[in-house]
Amino acid sequence: MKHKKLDDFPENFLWGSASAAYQIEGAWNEDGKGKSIWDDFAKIPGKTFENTNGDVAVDHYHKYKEDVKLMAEMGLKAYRFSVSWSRIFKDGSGELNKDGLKFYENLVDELLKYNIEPILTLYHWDLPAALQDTYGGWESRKVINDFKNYCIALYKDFNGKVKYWVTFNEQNVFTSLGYRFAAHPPNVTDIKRYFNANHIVNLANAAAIKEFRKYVPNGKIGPSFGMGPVYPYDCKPDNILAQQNAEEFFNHWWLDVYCFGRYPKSILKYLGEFQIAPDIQDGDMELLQSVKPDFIGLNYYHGGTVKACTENKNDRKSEDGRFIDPYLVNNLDCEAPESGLFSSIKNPYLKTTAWNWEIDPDGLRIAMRRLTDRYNLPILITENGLGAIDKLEENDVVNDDYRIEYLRAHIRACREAITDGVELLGYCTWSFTDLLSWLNGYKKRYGFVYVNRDEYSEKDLRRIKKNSFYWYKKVIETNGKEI
Ligand code: BGP
Repeated sequence: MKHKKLDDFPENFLWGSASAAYQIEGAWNEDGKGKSIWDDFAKIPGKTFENTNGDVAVDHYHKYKEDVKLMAEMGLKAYRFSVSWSRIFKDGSGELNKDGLKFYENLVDELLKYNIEPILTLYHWDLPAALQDTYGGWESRKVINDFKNYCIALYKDFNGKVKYWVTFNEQNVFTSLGYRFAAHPPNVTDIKRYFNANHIVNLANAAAIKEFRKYVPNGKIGPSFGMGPVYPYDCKPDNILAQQNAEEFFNHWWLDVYCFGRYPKSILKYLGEFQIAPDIQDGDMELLQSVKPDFIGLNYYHGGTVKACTENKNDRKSEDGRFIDPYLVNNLDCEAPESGLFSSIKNPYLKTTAWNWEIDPDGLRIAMRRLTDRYNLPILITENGLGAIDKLEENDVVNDDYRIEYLRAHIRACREAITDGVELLGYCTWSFTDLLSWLNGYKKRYGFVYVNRDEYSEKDLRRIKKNSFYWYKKVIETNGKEI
């Protein structure tokens, strides 16, 4: 679509930035906080880059005032953060830990003081370890009730102060990496267990939204989905079919449940052939159908390209011989269900980051168009950004022009999507300050604010504004007119 003139960003557009508790807070055992599954997992040797963990992270727990002040200086309109469940309920349920809750109350008050809209994520991957240990976490239906009660505690406390809520962050990522590929906790490689745990998360998501309507009637809630739109390699019909399979397998498998309360028929039937379809019990589908999110949270980094299944693994490698991210399925053997659905291949038109992630701003527009066509809901971009190796130069300069270039192109894609007719509520970059990457330590940085620490030393944890800080400030000031 070529427009004669691009629409402006809406008046109250939420120019924001995002983070997650485990990646920034530190203070992992302070003020009555219980352990999370990440506190355990990151300490298994070899699981994370240079064995980094979030014990200290960037110490946001103690430095939140300084961080929020920097947000205010930048003019940020919204800040997305997550609550760590085991700060609120040490063991996941039972007695509420007032001291843990106090931290988030202070954070929200600090944000509101500067007119920064808080966007609260209920679950960004750090399940209380006690729930994993006592009943197997997301593999037990008991977790639905515990999650619901945890959410209600927050709904009650923040009703009237927090308008935007995110239920689950990237359910597709934490379930597959946690239960299928053992790259996240709980360190499992079992595809049947993966689909079952994922189904239980769906039920918990629906239960949380149901309660939300009672406690926060004027709020807005939705999941944040990690969406990669899938492209067909070319117009060969079996490649088109492969694209359809992959789009359903990677995206509709979650989004249709959130928005329509049903699984895509073909994929559900296909998983049945492998005896790995989720265990759906009486009443489950009714619960899923009884709720609908108010918006779709979109985390966008890149999409993927597929063709009909190929045995030639070299098709699936980039020039440097590495397999194509995003989908670890490239390495799977022919027993995997994907092997009958599609093969992920490299896209010859796209450049990649140092971590081999494709850079594709058009993909963001395409994702938003597809979401709008299929689900007709407002969209809130809850994550988008460039992970790069930043260099701290003399006189505290970080020249991250590559990040500016990346964000500029993606913001332009947002404006084009708005002009296409997409209802876009806001755009949150990942991330505001540098933070701990789950698997890549501090080597892979995303922030507008450099944090002076690395994998080997906490140094002084000094906050240093990068070039992109000043650039985004201007973007916000001009409401996206000057990018
Ligand atoms: C998303 C997660 C974020 C963040 C981001 C960047 O999937 O929701 O928490 O980690 O990816 O990831 P990485 O640090 O692996 O580059």
